[in-house]
Amino acid sequence: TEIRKKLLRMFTETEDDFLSGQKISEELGCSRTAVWKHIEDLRQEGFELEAVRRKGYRIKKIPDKISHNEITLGLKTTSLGRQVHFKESVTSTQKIAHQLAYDGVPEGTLVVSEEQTTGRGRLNRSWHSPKYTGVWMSLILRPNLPPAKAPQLTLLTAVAITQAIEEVTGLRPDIKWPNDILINKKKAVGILTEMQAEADKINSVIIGMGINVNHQIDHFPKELHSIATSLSIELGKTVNRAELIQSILLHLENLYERYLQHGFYPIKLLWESYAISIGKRIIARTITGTLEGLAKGITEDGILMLEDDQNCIHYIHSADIQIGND
Ligand code: BTX
Repeated sequence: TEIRKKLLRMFTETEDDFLSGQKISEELGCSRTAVWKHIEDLRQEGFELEAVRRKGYRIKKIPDKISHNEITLGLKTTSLGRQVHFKESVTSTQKIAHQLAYDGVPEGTLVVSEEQTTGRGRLNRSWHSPKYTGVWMSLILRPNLPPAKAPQLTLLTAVAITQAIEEVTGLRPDIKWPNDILINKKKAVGILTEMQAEADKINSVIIGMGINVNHQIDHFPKELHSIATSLSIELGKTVNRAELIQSILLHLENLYERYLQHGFYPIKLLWESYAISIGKRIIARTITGTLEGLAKGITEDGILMLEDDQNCIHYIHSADIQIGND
């Protein structure tokens, strides 16, 4: 698989150009026959390749899949997504990522699947994850931070996914605090941040991302019809999932580096520029009760500030938000 990764990197770097068999065999340190064998393997896996005498090989079409190959070909990050654990079907990518994190895999390891049979949301709610339609993935980070900072990574991830959706589709998503991304007021993305930590130190953060990409309305169960949407429904055409994943990883890597260097403030500014719930009347349902009032903004730590009708400010760490006259 190391050879495969190198080969896909070479194709990534030559972009639309041909890669000669000679060059491949030199860089991979294997015979021309072995090169041909690797190219045949890619064909078997659904890649369309063109071979031209004296010029070499060129990839014409990448299959609409999201296994290692498709994610690696074209990936521009240095650490995020450089290790990919792909399985056709899983219970939940979160569950697998937790085990891998516990086993000590490096930061940036990504778990992806075509289908989740028991995808999870917050508070043990379920996340509907049908086959071949969405992006269901969990990313392992190992920031050197106290556990109280982990929620900031949810907001950071929401910004990265929003930027990636804008870049790949041209759609204009909104973020609803803390973890929903909406398009035309319907939920297209959910984010679930979990961690393994000691009292004062994070061991790993596992960021689960669920993105409805190529769903048509009948892919959703009835109860989600009025609240959920997909990129394809909003755009009117299908979206390349591997490209979306690569874009998310690159935006995440940039924001994460900035965050580790400069703290949450620059991320907060970006987050606010995408947030729809701020400055509006909201209803916040928390585990301890329901609050109603004006969403004033978020604190330096990413906590939501709600001003009730007695002008009293409440700090909300976790809740479901309903926007006033929705
Ligand atoms: P949440 O608790 O904010 O949202 C869950 C709620 O959203 C559900 O109760 C349901 O009403 C609604 N819902 C369920 N499925 C969908 C869907 N496909 N589209 C829109 N709305 C839906 C959000 O939790 C966090 C979701 C994280 C999902 C990722 S997928 C990869 C990773 N693995 C895993 O098991 N979870 C994460």
